[in-house]
Amino acid sequence: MFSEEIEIGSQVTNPRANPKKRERTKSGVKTVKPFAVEGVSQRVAKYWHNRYTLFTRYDEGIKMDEEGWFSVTPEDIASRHAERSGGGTVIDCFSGVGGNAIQFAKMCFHVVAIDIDPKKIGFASNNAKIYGVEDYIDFIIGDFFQLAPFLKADVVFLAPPWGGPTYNTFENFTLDLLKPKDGYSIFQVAQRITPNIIMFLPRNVDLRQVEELSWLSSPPLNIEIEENYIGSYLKGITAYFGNTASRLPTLS
Ligand code: MGP
Ligand code: SAH
Repeated sequence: MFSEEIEIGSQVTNPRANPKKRERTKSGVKTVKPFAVEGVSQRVAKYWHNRYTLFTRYDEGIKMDEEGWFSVTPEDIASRHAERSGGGTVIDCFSGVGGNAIQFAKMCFHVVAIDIDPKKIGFASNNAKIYGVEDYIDFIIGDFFQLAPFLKADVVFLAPPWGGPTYNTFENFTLDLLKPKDGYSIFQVAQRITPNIIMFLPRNVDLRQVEELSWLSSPPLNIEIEENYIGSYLKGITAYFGNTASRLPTLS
């Protein structure tokens, strides 16, 4: 979790309705940037500019905190994850503000959304209501690793913290950089629930290590790796395992 959490609600002020809002400075009058009007820090301003890519219904009252802004899965990619999940019961083990959980709920029978941060679950619940899917999601505040032994599901979805927006400063993002535990440990805990695992990872992730995950199981799990683009921008990599994947691993 990050300490500088700022609660933001689009209904506070609609910058498009008030584009010329100004504030006074010592030197006179300056134009306030719209994202400042919404309380979004400079650190996440670039995500605010892409807000409709993150949530197409953003203007209807979507709420996020700082970590939510830079972690939420863009709606088109989350929708793709849901299409590929095949339905049934899906556990979103690190649900954040609900970007994935909402799309799973739109296509699947039942979603369990877990986050260790109570504020995230509050925002996810608010956001699910906006999309009309709150009745299909069980929201749980808790530590995935403690809850895992008690969970059953058809598919497990993993989008853990990548260590903040500086993840892309690594040329090769190795799985030990994932939080709150390394990628191998996260995967092994998930595998005890089901081999049908979908994992959303940084675009600079070490693909050889991702393939290695499928060999943690005997016989090795099917695996498929997908690049996720928004327009021409590569946003992340999705690894599909077990029944959600379409081929055997090729690691030699
Ligand atoms: P980004 O690279 O920080 O943004 O995150 P962008 O706009 O591609 O920046 P650019 O300037 O490098 O082009 C891209 C996407 O990765 C985000 O929209 C999130 O979906 C996802 N993402 C980023 N972070 C830091 C995390 C994270 O910590 N956890 C998860 N699960 N997803 C993240
Ligand atoms: N896919 C989400 C974003 C996930 S960000 C979306 O689209 O909105 C990763 C989340 O993992 C953060 O919200 C963080 O609070 C949560 N998290 C970190 N450690 C956790 C743990 N041990 N158990 C459950 N959630 C955890």
